[in-house]
Amino acid sequence: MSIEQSTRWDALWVNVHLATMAERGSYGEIRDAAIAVRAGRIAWLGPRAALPSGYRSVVTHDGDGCWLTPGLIDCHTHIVYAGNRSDEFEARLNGASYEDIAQRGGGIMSTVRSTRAATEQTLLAASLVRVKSLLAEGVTTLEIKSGYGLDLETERKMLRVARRIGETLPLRVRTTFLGAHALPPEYAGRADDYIELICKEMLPALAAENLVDAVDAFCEKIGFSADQTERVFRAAQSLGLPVKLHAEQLSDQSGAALTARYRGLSADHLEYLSQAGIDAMAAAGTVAVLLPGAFYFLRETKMPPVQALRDARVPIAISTDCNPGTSPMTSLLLAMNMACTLFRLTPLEALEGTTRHAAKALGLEREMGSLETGKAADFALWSIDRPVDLAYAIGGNPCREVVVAGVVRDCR
Ligand code: DI6
Ligand code: FE
Repeated sequence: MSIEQSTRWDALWVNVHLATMAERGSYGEIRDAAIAVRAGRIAWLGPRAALPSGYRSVVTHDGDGCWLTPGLIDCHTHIVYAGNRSDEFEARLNGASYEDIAQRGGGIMSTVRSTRAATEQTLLAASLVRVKSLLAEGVTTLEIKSGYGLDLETERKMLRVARRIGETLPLRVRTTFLGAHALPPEYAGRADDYIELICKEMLPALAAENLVDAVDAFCEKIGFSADQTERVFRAAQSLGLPVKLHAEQLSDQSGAALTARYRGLSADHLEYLSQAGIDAMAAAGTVAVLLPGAFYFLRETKMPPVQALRDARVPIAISTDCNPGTSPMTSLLLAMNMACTLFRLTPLEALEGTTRHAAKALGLEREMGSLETGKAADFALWSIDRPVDLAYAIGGNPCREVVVAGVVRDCR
């Protein structure tokens, strides 16, 4: 490409400070910077004083001294569901136990019932309200799991809604099939038969409809065993789909090591992760996704092994885990703050956790997660004094502008 061509841009932002996040362990700060976009990608960035002479841009935006970061990525959510479980929250605070609630048909099955009963349109409308809260805070890519259907028809409905969210809003959506989230009542006492249904019917059908970007499971005493999880992973592998796992949330099932054996994208939660699990993840390049919202809401006390993950150079991502039972949370900035206060991440690690490492958790690290030429022009502008402020504040929203594929999205 000639210099002449390469300096014709669709849009240019000046009067911004960049946190490029291009190298691990640094904000990659460039003060008084400029960033240019062409055909939806970053075409140039650097100090404003270094702008090439003779550049031309269709539009030039004045960033008004804002900080500009990569668009945030929420890499683990169950944001598509119907109903909510505030009644259980209240019942528990009035003394009811989990067992009482389960006996009354509550818990995850209550969300399954509501989600099965909802029309696709109702489910979409309810989910969009939550998604919009994330968007307002600079989220440009969102992972959405199924798992409140537990039958083919409802899992399909959830994944179709997830795809429609990405078509309705200026947002990139990655879908994850989580059929192995809980045992549906129709299969009580027959977990292996349900796993068979997932592997032989549900997953192949949904994958053929292009509704599945990755496959997840809940590997836990109250979920599915490591053997059952591995059957799901094999089915995913045979369809060429990447895997990830809800692992070591409530007990150590060696789920992270299993995920690493299948070159999984991420292992998520990880409060009970062992050193063997950490070593396996490090060797496989599997990302550790920490979910402080669920830790907080469940009043969990067992900390994920953050220092050991750091020592092993396992990339750490942070996500909301937005779901009605254990993390009714629609603020990724709050998740970053909680990652610092509860898990002792540094503010830099928290921002890496919602940008470059979250991109890797979705297998999208070559496309997004940092500001580098050639990557998608997804970014957020913030009215803050320094990047640390994103993890520092509790409440409030300093997001001023969001850009997806080079196009400004109105986020207010
Ligand atoms: N782990 C969780 O924390 C959520 N799912 C999972 O596998 C809980 C989902 C719910 O209670 O609705
Ligand atoms: Fe989850």
